[in-house]
Amino acid sequence: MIKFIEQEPYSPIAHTYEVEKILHKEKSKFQELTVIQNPFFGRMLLLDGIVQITDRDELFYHEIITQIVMHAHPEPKRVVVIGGGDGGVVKEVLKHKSVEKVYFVEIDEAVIRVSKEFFPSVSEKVDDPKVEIKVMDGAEFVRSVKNIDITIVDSTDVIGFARTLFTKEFFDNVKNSMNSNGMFVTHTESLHFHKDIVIEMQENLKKVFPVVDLYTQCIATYPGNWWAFAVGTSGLDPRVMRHPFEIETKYYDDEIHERLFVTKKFYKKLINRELKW
Ligand code: AG3
Repeated sequence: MIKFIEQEPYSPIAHTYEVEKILHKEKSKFQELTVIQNPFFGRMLLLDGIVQITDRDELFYHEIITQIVMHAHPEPKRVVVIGGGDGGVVKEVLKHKSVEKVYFVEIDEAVIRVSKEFFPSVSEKVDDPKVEIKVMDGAEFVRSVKNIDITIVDSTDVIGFARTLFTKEFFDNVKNSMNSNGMFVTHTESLHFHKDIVIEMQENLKKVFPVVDLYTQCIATYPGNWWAFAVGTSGLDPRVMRHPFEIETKYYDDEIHERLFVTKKFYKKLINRELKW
């Protein structure tokens, strides 16, 4: 059987996956897209040779990047999703009846198209009437919008070509696009391999958002398997749920919500750079 070796560009590690079939390969204006079939994970979407989602474990990422802020916000109505061309985050957002509008901002139309073809159940909601698809740079989009309740960045690696989505200038624009209960979440790599990036992201967010926090989730296919998510809010504590858990999920629920956050003692030591590993 052919093997695909994912040499992690930013972590000292490589993963090897069996390839039953290469289902798709193309070069878009921005990146190389590949879809392979693996006996365990099912279909896998690779962007520039990096695993983004798999049939089997996408839910652990999509539920968790989305549902924490969606439940911490009192009534999310207007949501911006940046990246996430596979539609997994959009699907999670639309589980909430309060949502009236989703701006789905993906720079690469090829990711949306290929996901619709090969991951139809992940991208099943991208053509919902509440969704407005914008094929453009998310950093540019946030400058033109107002009254947003939640902004979710579901990009490729923070260190790669998505780095404009992690600058203070971008965070300022996100903050300005939000109403008074606004919340922002983004993934920030692995605590095992990118401790400094995780800390830096918290520091940058703190320059802009009054409340900043950190939670993590295990993801089978990302380096270190211990993936970090940074939240910034206009004042509300994201550890608190502000409406009941009433949607259907496989993993996220009201018991896990607060448990996913790192402890306050650990957070303090981490941010003060007291921890060495
Ligand atoms: N976005 C984050 C993928 C990061 C993977 N990084 C890596 N393997 N180095 C996933 C997009 C899912 N909608």
